Amino acid sequence: MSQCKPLTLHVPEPSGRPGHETDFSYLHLAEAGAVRRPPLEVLPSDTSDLAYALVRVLDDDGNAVGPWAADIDRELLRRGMRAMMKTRIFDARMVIAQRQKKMSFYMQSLGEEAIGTAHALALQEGDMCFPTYRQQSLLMARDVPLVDLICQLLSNQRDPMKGRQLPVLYSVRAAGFFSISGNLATQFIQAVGWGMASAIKGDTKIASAWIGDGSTAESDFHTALTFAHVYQAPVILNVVNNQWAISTFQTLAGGESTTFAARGIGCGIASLRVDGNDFLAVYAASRWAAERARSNLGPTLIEWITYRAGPHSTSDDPSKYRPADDWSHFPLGDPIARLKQHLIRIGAWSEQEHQDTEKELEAQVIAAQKEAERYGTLASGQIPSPATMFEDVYKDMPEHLRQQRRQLGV
Ligand SMILES: Cc1ncc(C[n+]2csc(CCOP(=O)(O)OP(=O)(O)O)c2C)c(N)n1
Repeated sequence: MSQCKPLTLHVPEPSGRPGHETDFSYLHLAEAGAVRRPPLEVLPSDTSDLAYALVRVLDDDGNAVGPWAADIDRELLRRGMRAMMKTRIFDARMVIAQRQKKMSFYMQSLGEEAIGTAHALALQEGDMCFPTYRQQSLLMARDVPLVDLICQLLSNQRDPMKGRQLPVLYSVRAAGFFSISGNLATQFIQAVGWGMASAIKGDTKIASAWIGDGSTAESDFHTALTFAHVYQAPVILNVVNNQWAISTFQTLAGGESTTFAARGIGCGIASLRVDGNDFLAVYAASRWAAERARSNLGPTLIEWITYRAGPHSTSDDPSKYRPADDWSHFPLGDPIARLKQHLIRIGAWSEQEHQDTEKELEAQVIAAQKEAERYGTLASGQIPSPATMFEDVYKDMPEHLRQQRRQLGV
């Protein structure tokens, strides 16, 4: 025994750090079109290979290839393009507004726009998404009024959340967008419960659960998988692997030498690993999972491979922990540039139309921002009345809250 070397712990480290380029070979990419598309009725255990592969449709030249390349309506692709562009323009404007101290905080989704956009377009009206704070693209694809969103960000007098929630923590029930909570992963298990309720009622609606790679380390992730499997809940379990959880590389959440999609296989859930920057792949995989759920074939877990191109939030400086130009080396590229290339190739878009759309959407966001600011910004101090902060804690306000409200003199 004395011959044994002392034990050591393994602490995963990213290959790239500031001033040192990332080696992205750990992603184990597949060629576009190379991964099979199984029938909807596939057994979960028969998707094991897919949990380690990478479903891709768009090749480097913008062609749609392979078994996942569906015949997608051009108008739908163009809608997706606009929704992605709107998401990016909106994000950029809101980051500036935060810098101007009009709002206290913001989180952008730069580089991840295809995932929520294509997914939302693959779902049906009435399906419910349980998002994280980085799925604003779901809202953009569902054409939620920008003024409402900006009022929430400004916590002003027209904020639908009445100034009670941190900016970005939207709630838009009518658009199938469940209230965002700051507590990571809680929504993942709630989505499964919502799907179960739909099945118990004999409804036809399905749930879509969202989580980041870092948050899969939370226990709610595992609980969600167990419940989804046991009851064959009609739910899509989306894991957005953008490689980072604030300053923590995805290997520290358990992504080293395995995949997050592989977690599903162990729990008896059909699982896919998909190029999240490939609009067509996101749409096809989302449709596949949605059809499985709606046909009572059970849950599907999808790991979307993407890259968090921007800072974690306006409170974060990624240059402290990763190479500044990391995104430009990310092998799956930019989702907007990739769909643009495809659309131009099939004659459904042009450089001119791209520029015109950019201008039009920019004007739309600016107009919405101007209107929202009429109801107040953080800087102007027009906020909801403090009296409203005691409301909605309970359905009816109990005596002790009335008393506290009187004490405040409002
Ligand atoms: C329960 C809980 N723990 C920690 C935090 C602080 N926190 C907020 S975001 C975040 C990182 C989440 O990373 P990931 O799930 O990968 O999502 P991403 O931000 O990359 O989209 C952490 C640790 C929190 N909000 N809730």
